[in-house]
Amino acid sequence: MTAYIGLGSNLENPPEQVQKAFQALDQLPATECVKHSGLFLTHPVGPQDQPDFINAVVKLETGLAPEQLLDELQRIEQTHLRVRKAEQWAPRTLDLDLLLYGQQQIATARLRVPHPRMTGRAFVLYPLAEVAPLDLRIPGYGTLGDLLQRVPSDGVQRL
Ligand code: A4P
Ligand code: MG
Repeated sequence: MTAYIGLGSNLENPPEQVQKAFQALDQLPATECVKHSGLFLTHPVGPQDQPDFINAVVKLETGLAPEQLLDELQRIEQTHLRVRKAEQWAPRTLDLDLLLYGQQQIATARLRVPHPRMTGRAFVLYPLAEVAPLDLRIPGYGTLGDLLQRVPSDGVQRL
């Protein structure tokens, strides 16, 4: 199955976090990284009192089921890339979102696909457009090309 993963980091050397995540994704069982986007420097969406993000998207071919893939994404986030501070959990250095899994629509307690917040977010759509065709269907939302026309590229800079 073709799956698309969104990567985001804004702590602890974000470009390196994202490069390492590309490798970790390529090493998942029954999975191959077909293509990854370039790195994008993006202004934070939501709370503004935080550093800019590095965002990217990876296209995978995987034999893992959606929930297995989510388990693996969370394992990569937790065991490799979360930094533990003495007093508390530090903010996450890496966020891995399962954006799309083939043309499936999934709504379980722990997994919603397509990722519900991807459709209005330039920091997801512009990197996605580097690894997927504009006629890619986002089930329930139209094509990637349609969504891109509605979302300005402000605050998103290709490095
Ligand atoms: N979950 C459900 N569906 C999915 C899915 N498709 N992929 C559940 C991944 N996880 C999914 O995720 C919380 C729970 O969502 C998981 O336990 C999983 O079961 P999380 O990654 O622990 O929490 P989070 O990332 O803090 O929350 P969320 O809602 O993913 O955050 P957002 O909405 O993604 O916002 N600005 C820029 N420029 N770039 C960014 O990358 N990211 C955020 C995070 C805000 N602003 C940003 C960026
Ligand atoms: Mg997340």
